[in-house]
Amino acid sequence: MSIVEDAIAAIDQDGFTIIRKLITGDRLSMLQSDSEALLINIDAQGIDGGIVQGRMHKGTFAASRAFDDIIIHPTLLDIVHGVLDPCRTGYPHEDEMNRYIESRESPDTRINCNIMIKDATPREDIRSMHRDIGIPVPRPHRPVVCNSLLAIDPFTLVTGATCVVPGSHKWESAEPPDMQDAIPVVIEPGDIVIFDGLLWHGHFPNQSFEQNRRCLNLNYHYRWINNFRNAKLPDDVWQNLPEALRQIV
Ligand SMILES: O=C(O)CCC(=O)C(=O)O
Repeated sequence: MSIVEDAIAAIDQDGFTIIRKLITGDRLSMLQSDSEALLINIDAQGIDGGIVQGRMHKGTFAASRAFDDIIIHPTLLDIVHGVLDPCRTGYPHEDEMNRYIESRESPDTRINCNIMIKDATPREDIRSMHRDIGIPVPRPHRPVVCNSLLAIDPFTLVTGATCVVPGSHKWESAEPPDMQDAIPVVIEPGDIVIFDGLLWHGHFPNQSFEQNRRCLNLNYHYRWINNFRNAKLPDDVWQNLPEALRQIV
C-alpha cells in the first residue's frame, strides 16, 4: 500500500496516524521562524497552579501567506480527502448523518481548512482530553473533521506531547477517558499527526523550563460545520492564490 492508503487505513482503525518528515530542511526552518513571528502571548494554566505565559495564533490564514503550500501539501491533502470522502460507505448511523447534514442551513459538503499556531509553553499544564466534534448524530459515525498537528518543535513526554486514546473515535459513549489511558505522540519537527476529530486527545503538561512545543494546527472539516470560518481576504490577494488553495480555505 502507498503512504496515503496506509495513513487512511490507520486513521480508520486507530483514529490517527503519523507521517514523518512531511516538511524538512530549509522549508522547516522557514516554518519555524514564520510561526515564531506570529505567536501572541496569552494567559495559560500553569503546572504549578498559577498562570504562565502561553502563546497562540488564531486566524492564521488571514494574517499570513507563509503556510499556503503546507495547507495544500499533496500527501496531506490526499489523506484528508480519503478520510473525509463523502462517497465512502459502510459507516454506522449514515441515515442519521445524512438527515443531520440536510437539516443544516448550508449543507455544503466541500472541505475547509482552518489554520492556527499552538504552543505548549514551558510549565504549561495539560490540554484536557476532548473530541473536536460533537454533533447530534449517534456515534460512532463517519469522520467529519480530520485534524492535524505539524510539529515545529520536538513533541516529547517532557515537552507536552499531544496524547491520544487509540480506537476511541469508535466509542459510542461521551464519557471522557482518563489521561492515563492516553499514549504520547512523540514526533520531531516536520512530522505531522493526523487524526479523526472523534478521537479523544489532548496534550500532556510541558514539564520543561525552557523548551517550547509549537505546532501548526491544520483542521480540515466539512463546510457544513460552520464554526471554523476563515476571514475573507482582499480580492487582489485572493485572485493570486493557487486554485487548489482557494478551494479549501
Ligand atoms: O496542542 C496539542 O497537542 C493538542 C491540540 C488539540 O487538542 C486540538 O487541536 O484539538
